[in-house]
Amino acid sequence: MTLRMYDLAGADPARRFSPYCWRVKLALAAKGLPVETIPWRFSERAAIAAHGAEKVPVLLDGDRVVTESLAIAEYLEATYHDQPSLFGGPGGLALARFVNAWADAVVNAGLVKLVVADIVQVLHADDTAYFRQSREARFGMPLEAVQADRTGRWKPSAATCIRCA
Ligand SMILES: N[C@@H](CCC(=O)N[C@@H](CS)C(=O)NCC(=O)O)C(=O)O
Repeated sequence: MTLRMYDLAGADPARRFSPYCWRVKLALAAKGLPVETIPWRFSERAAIAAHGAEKVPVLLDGDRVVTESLAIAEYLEATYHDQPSLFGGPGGLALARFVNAWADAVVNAGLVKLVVADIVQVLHADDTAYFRQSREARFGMPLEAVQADRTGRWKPSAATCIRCA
């Protein structure tokens, strides 16, 4: 049975830019499992709503529907246990859950503020109004203002960059 996955795409269907979908593709690659990705846009809500989902990634494995990137990784680990392990046991799983929570709260939360207005430029025209409206409501300001001072924010300090030491 071919694994299939809804994967966020821009105007160019080859531009897949969701870090959450990247996680699942990395997990599938690590397990050596082929996947057929289905390019999905924000305006195509009905396609994933039909599977009971509101966000991507959505993994389809026969009749099974799995959502949430970490839950998908855990599903793959439990279901395809003959393939290489993603976590290497309970300790690795606990570490993965910690890193996942940290990446959501720190990495992605910081990263999105550096690129959110740029994302608009690569979206399909059907997606731009929704994306702008929903993200401006989230940040409480225009997207250009969110990333306005980004060059002053991304520089690593000497303390965090070992190559500068
Ligand atoms: N916690 C979820 C987050 C998934 C998520 O936020 N997906 C975004 C794309 S990167 C999405 O589908 N958003 C739909 C929307 O904003 O309407 C996971 O780890 O899978």
